[in-house]
Amino acid sequence: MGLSLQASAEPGRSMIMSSLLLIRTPLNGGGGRAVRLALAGVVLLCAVGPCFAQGTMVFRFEVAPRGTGIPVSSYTESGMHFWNPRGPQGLVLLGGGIPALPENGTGYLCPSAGGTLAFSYNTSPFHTFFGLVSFDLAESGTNLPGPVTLHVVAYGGQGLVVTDDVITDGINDGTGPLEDFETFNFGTRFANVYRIDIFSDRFSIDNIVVSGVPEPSASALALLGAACALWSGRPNRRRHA
Ligand SMILES: [Ca+2]
Ligand SMILES: [Ca+2]
Repeated sequence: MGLSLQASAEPGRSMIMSSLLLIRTPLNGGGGRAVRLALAGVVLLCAVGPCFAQGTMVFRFEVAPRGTGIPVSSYTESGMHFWNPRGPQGLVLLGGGIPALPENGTGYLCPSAGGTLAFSYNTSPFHTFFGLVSFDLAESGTNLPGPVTLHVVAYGGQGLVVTDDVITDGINDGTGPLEDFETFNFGTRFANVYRIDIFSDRFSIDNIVVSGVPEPSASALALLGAACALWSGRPNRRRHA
């Protein structure tokens, strides 16, 4: 079993936990419990539903120290889950600075075998939609010369599947002076999807930019605050013997 890394907190999950805590608070009369249940329901809906969606985010994979690689079975950064659908081959988080591997001065991600990568904010039945804006690609190593073709598959609502093929330039001299990574941009066809799969031979990827980043909406946070205020201000009806 490989290692699974999680790089940051996941706002959606924390809000789900908050809603569960609201539901589980002790009874203080039917009215109070009804209010808390309603608030919990709204917060839960906002945690998993479409009331997030603004801004862009860049996934940079800055985990492994320079000159090292960390094999993982999956990886989570800012709520986005990355995994290799082919299973046990997993992924490698590379720190850069390795002579035979591509170099951009930072850490990056490489499917360790099979050349397959998938990423998504969450799994069924709750889909969080985002837009794929761009990513940086390089071939996997200087011992694998020549361009690499990547088949990019995006899954949207109502069974929509969007595909595109991108081809790298074949330039990869490791820590030599040439630019190994190049940026590929994606258009509006990839603007509202919930999962991306990339199929290829070996490749390295960095600086994945997505739009429609899930964030706790202002309304959900306001409701959460109101729920906390209700709970802290509840009447004390403890019975004394
Ligand atoms: Ca990076
Ligand atoms: Ca180079």
